[in-house]
Parts: sequence; structure tokens; C-alpha cells
Amino acid sequence: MYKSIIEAPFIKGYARMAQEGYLKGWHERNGGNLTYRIKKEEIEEVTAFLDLSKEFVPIGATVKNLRNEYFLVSGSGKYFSNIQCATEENVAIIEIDDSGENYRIVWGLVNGGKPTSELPAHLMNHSVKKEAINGEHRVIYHAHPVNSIAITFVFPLESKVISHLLWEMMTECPIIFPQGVGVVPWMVPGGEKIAIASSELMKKYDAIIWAHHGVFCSGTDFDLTFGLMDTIEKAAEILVKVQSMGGIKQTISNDGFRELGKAFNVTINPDYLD
Ligand code: 2HA
Ligand code: ZN
Repeated sequence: MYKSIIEAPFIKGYARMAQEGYLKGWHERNGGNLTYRIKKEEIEEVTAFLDLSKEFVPIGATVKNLRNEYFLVSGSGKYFSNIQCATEENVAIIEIDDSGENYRIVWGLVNGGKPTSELPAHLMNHSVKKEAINGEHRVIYHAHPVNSIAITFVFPLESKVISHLLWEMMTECPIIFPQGVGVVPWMVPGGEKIAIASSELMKKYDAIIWAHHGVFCSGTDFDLTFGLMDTIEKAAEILVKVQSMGGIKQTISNDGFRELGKAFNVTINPDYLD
């Protein structure tokens, strides 16, 4: 039994990831959001801290396969820079009801507030990932990393083009995101449209670039999800530098990528290797 709920490892891990993202410069002001689908055994260890008296309110999406699940979520308008030092003011645990249409806050946001404006996008993507890969993925992360945004002003907004360019920038990229990254054209954030567009692409990819906005990605745990964001952003940074030095003059061949896939026993999306 914990003295305080913020001693729970899943809350500590979440707060540490939020702080790392902030230190990377990916979370200006209230930018970005992070949600974690809490394991049964983790929520059981903190039930004494939960308040089950609040009313359920609509999610703005239906997520049947997430019914009765609990999520740790960032607060709307809250700053990532404050999550580690004042966790209970800036994040919440929410419970999804039995219909998969409503949620209620059971802990956190102690000075008031609501879950992230991107809650429908997060939950729809958790739903897709739970269905697609047997509940392995638990983390959905959205950030505003500079270079990943910058490249969406210059290169065609096509998943194949952007994925191939990012793979070329660092040899291990196609091992880390072998399917490539999806690309969503510019859309109003926080709405149903961006949630639906993202969840369609999340059936295929673990990461999506939202044009002129940021990156949205999914993973099994905090380290892997953060690592995916970090790898994409680093590749995008190299791409910005290469472009600034006059553009690509030599690169890794598609045969090279195929050899790499064999050596590391990873299927690199063959549709992107022609
Ligand atoms: O401010 O990043 O996309 C939170 C966001 C919305
Ligand atoms: Zn954003």
C-alpha cells in the first residue's frame, strides 16, 4: 500500500516521461498530451485513493472495447513542465463506463479541470491498438517536436515519401518504425475529424505526423513510446540539416534497407521500398 498515490510506479513513470518530453522542448505552454491505459493490477493497488462519486460525462466518441478501463491522462490546458512537480494538479485518472461512451474523473486535477482536449483522439486510438495488437499497447503520446513539424512545410504530405526520407536519415529508423509513419493533412485539433483520421492510420502505423502541428504515437510502455517519438524527431532533425546543406547527395539504397530488414529480422514495409 502506498502512502501517496503518486508513489505508484505507473504514475512516477508517466511523470518522468512528461518531464523528459518537456526538457526536449516538445511541450511549449500547454502543448501535447499523454494517456496511459492502466493495468488491472495497477489500479487495484490504488483503489483506496479513488473517488467514485462524480457523474459520468460523454467522451465524444464510442470506445466499446475500453469499457470499465482506467486511464491516466494529462489535463486540458495544463503544462507538461508542471506534471512531475505537481502531478495531482495536472493529471487525472479517468474511468470509462460500461457503455464505452462516458468517462468520469476518479482522481487528480485537484484544482479543477478536464482531461486533454485530444481525449477523443487518444481513446479512439487506444481502442484501435487494443483491438489490433491484443492489448499490448498502453501509451498514446502527442507532442510538438520542432523538426517533425518543420518538414511538413517542405516535403509532400505523403506517408511513403516522409517515411522513406526519415528511414534514410538514420540506419536504425526502419528497425524502429518498420511500417513507416502515417501523415494526416492539416486539421483542426481536438475534434472528431482528426480523431477518426488518426485512428484509421493507427490501424497500420505506430506513429503519425499531424501536418503543421506535431506527432502522435503509440507504444507498449513509456520508454518505447518516448523512444519512438525521439527517434522520429531526431531523423527529422537530420533531414532539416541535410536539406539546409543542399539536400541529399548519397543515401541508403532500397536493397540496403532489404538487407537491413533481413539482418535484424524485421519486415520493413515493402510497399515503401520501390
Ligand atoms: O494543447 O497539443 O493538440 C494540447 C495540444 C492539442
Ligand atoms: Zn497539439
